[in-house]
Amino acid sequence: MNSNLLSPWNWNLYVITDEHLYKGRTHQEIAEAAIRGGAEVIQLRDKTASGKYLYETGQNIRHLTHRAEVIFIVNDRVDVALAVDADGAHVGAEDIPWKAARRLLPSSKLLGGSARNLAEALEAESGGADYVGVGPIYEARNTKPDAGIPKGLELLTRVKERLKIPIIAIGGINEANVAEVIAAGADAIAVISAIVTADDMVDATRRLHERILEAKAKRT
Ligand code: TZP
Ligand code: MG
Repeated sequence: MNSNLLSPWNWNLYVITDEHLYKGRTHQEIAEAAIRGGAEVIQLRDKTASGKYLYETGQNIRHLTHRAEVIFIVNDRVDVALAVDADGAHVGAEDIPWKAARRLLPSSKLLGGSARNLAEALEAESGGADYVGVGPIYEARNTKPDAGIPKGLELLTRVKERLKIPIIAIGGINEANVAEVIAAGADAIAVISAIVTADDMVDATRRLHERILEAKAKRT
């Protein structure tokens, strides 16, 4: 493992898999492409799959991410994250509470939180989250039907001012708007459709990663 990447402060691009968005693209194919394109983190996210399917897919992605020395996170399911020896689990305010997830995960594993407002972000941090995903920044209802109205960059800036842990912006982020999201204070960017629906997923990952690095260089 590239031990640098165990710190979310060193992440730039966090790619979340989705098998329902683009017919025929599997979690594994998306993960493979995102790894080749330079993403530092892969999250397995599937709201409808069985535990068995998640476990088997998670094992496959664990092998790929181990080989590539990339971080692997499982969404919602702390049990699956532990069973496949992922690097961590990611839970939101409607999942098991952050404190409970933190108790289940050894300290060597990462806990990610999702927040739709400042109160949830503060709760995730005090519950032991190592990073918090904040959004939706822009429109994201195609990928997350219950995402709610976009929060814009204001939420990002407000959360960044108050939290000590790294902030990952999510929701409708793409090559065209990523620079302003980084400029507003995001430490890393999480995306689904910008990669999963791209004609060439590897190239889309490379380009988005490059834009993030360029925007970070301008900030410092
Ligand atoms: N949480 C907030 S918005 C969102 C999630 C999982 C969906 C992000 O998908 P996209 O396609 O990058 O907008
Ligand atoms: Mg969740």
